[in-house]
Amino acid sequence: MTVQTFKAGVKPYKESGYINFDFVPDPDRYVLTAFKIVPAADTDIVEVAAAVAAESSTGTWTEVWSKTLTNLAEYNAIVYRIEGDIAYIAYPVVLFEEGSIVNVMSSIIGNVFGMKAVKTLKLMDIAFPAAYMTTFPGPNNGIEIVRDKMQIYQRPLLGGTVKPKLGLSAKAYATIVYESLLGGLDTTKDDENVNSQPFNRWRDRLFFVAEAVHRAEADTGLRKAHFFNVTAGSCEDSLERLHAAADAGMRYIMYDFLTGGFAAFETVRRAAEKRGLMIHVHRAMHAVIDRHPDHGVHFRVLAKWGRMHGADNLHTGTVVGKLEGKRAETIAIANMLRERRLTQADPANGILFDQAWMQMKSTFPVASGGIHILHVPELVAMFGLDAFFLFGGGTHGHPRGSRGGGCANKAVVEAISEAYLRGDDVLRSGPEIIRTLAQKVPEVQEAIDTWGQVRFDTE
Ligand code: RUB
Ligand code: CA
Repeated sequence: MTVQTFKAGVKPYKESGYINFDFVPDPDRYVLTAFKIVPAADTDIVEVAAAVAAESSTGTWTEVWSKTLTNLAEYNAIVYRIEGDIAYIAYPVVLFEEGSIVNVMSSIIGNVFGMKAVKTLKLMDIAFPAAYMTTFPGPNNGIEIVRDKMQIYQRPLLGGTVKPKLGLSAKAYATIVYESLLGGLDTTKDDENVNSQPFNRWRDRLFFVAEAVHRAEADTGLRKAHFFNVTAGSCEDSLERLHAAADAGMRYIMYDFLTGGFAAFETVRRAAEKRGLMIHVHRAMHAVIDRHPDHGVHFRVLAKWGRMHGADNLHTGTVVGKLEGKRAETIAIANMLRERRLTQADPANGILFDQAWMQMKSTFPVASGGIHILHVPELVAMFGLDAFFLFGGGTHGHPRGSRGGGCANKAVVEAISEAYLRGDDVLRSGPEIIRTLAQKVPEVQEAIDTWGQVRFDTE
């Protein structure tokens, strides 16, 4: 007797078991996603949503006999809702290896963005079950321990990227670090593309910068740090640089998590944990992935993954500076990075799901890119005090150089933070506070004279 269990052929994805609009996924057992879909001309959103669910979970383009060897219904991703151009897809959490965003990426965003049925596709949000979250390390330090290590409280931390970013010798570079730290910055930082170039090899940079940081600490009596970028062409090189930085008494390293990749980032995080280092995470390349409104992966998703894999600090944008970023969405992402227990869905600001954090340590949102002292009231009003503000040009472009810029930045950040703590609406009182401060601190007046008219268009 022949038992008929398999009918060969090709059928529409929507008839293949990947759609169930009556299904209510249990957030403790399913990874929830929201995809913005623009279907190709010859198809429709229901079929494309089913295709995305199928191809990113168990399916392929044709029926296969071998599916009878398992109970696929247990493993299928399910399209459970479509609202306008957003398809909600739930994935059984067992589809993903524990503690691996690499595996999540290969599965959920691995193939489907290239399907012919898709005109454009954007992963707008994602939420993970609480138990799965506990398989990720999160930041080694987080906001509280970074503050304790740096001994800085009740104000945003203050840093600056060394500029010009390329072309300086290691010794000249370290002079800028020393001047900035002595002026008032808490930290300086390598730019995303500073690795180990012929004019500034990493060993030389470490030698001179470590000396500059130690000297700045001795001369000011304050904790200081440099974000030493250990991003490299191989994990071995990154680890060598990381250990050398730790041996030289550095407190902070930096990593470009998107160009380096999540697996390399996790390797670096593990070593940093062993060596007690804090990690500043730069998001270089993010706009390639997240900027197009209809295609790619939204930055709120990349930011969540960055915290899960261990960013103590993560660039999240400034809204007011030189680079693109929407106000309400950027604030919502900064809040998501800082919440210890739960991020609640806030659809108006793009957060589509609740996310339990299981007390994973929090990440400092970093505002960087075209900011100067006159932006500080707006930055504090948007992000509060648990943030990092990085002024590159806004430090070294000061008429008195990096020392003058560091001084002006610190004076303004302290004054605006005090007003914020008093309960001021700093957006309104800030400009007057800065003008009054300028009468006592000439560096502040000089900064106003230099950048007072500089604005970048915002929405
Ligand atoms: C800042 C800078 C940073 C970018 C990153 O320099 O070069 O790498 O801000 O952008 P400056 P983002 O202060 O001179 O503008 O933080 O948006 O990822
Ligand atoms: Ca840069």
